Amino acid sequence: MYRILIIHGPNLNLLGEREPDVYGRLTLADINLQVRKLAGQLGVSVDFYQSNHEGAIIDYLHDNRKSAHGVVINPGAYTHYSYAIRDAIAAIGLPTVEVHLSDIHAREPFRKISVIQPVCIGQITGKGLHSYLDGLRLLVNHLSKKS
Ligand code: CA2
Repeated sequence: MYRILIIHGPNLNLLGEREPDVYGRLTLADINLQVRKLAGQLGVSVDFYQSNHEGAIIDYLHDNRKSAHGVVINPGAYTHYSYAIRDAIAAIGLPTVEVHLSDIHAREPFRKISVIQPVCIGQITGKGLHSYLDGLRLLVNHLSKKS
């Protein structure tokens, strides 16, 4: 069975508390529940991780590189400038999908740039919870085609 890492970056632990017009009303626990439900339907296992720290996200990727088959990551604001997370994704060599709740291409200019996208098999933005669900579907589809 494929093991997928679902990684949430900085500030996403506070989802649902503020800015519902941008990020929706769901909490991170709500999102994880729906992702787990879809994972069950797709027949894959998911492990969730959230951190507000760049190095902790990198350590999590390194520590799981041999036991996981793919990654769905919302890198939060690290999306726009973390070459270290980008290098970690490239270094572990697992297929990775970048997801965002909001449409980063329709917001402030600094959010339009993703330094993570070039090392990912896809980027899904602006669909709220459905960015994560579509990201998981895309990844599982990619993995099934490889085997
Ligand atoms: O749209 C996304 O998913 C983002 O990755 C969210 C990040 C933002 O820096 C990226 O540009 C786009 C920020 C998440 C902030 O989360 C909040 C949680 C509660 C209240 C306010 C913001």
